[in-house]
Amino acid sequence: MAKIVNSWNDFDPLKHVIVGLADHSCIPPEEPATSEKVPIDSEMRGMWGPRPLETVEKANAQLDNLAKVLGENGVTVDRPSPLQWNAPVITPDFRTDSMMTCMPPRDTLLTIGPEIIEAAMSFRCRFWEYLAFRPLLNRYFNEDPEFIWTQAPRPRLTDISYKHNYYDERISLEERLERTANKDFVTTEEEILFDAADVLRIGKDLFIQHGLTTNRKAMEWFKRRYPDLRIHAVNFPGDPYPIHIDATFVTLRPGLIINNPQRRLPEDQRKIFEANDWQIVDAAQPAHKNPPPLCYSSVWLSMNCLVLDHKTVICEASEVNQMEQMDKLGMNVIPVPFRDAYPFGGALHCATADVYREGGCEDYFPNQVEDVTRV
Ligand code: DAV
Repeated sequence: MAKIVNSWNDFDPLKHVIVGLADHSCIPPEEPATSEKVPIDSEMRGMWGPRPLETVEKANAQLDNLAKVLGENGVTVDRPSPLQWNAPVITPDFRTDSMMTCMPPRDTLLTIGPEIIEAAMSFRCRFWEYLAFRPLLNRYFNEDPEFIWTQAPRPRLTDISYKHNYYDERISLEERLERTANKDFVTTEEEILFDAADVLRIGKDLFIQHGLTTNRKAMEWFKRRYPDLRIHAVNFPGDPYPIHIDATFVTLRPGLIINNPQRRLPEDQRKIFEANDWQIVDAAQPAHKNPPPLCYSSVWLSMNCLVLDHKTVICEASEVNQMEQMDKLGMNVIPVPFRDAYPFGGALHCATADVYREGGCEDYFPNQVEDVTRV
């Protein structure tokens, strides 16, 4: 039997990864976790149902090409088994009329060392998304005697898990930013809720973004579940829609982080990085003024890169500013076209879930100063 699953961070040499698929992807109907979040002038307002086939095919072509490039760089690639996402989700607690996609495995699956956790996601439309990865996880379980397969406590997602009328189109951008600064998000603390993509793994330390998709109760769960790891709660007040940490705060190698300049980590949360000689630099400006059509994410997908090892990174091929910055920071860049895949769930980091990276659980933050982020 072989060792298949091992990954403690986003920068050690990548050997095995899951790359998502766009097949059957849908735009889900509004629900308490998302309603009114789509900007009032967006073409996605009020629209839901299967995404146009032509866009699915284009996205899959770019996902397949990413898989090919990874293969050429010595990385084993697995693919999920998409469901027919155009079907309702019905539980004793709620009903919603469609699911979404399995293009971004990073949202659903969190790898911590020999373990993969199926996340406790807050969107009702994503309730069954982990099923697309079950054939892979089952195979890892059969073949790797050390693989630990975990499902976080399943949320019920009843109405009390959300603040109602949180998304109100009359609320101005300033008010949204004020809410983010006050850590006032759409989810309540009724139950444990998190997306895997809100968790930044740096060896013994997990930095978890408190935002629209992850609550404080999730951090408490991580703290109890992983007593040997240190859990940090971070938040980025400049982001009006804080969803996922991977277009905000991205590690390139030990000691180096790029941070979205519109969403800087507040001073009082930086101590732990400063005390351990980690450098946080502003990420380059995105090359595009707008995201592509029917895309949920912001232009900051520009910094959502996939690090292959301490010297090599895959960037989106049109993100010229980000690629130039990577070069200046001493990284070799592999450009891969990926904008056709963005609308389905994000960029290169979103579309990939770690299975195996060489290396173990290092302590990158031995100087544990008095730290406001520590949960
Ligand atoms: O900036 O829209 C996208 C993150 C996707 N995982 C943003 C965040």
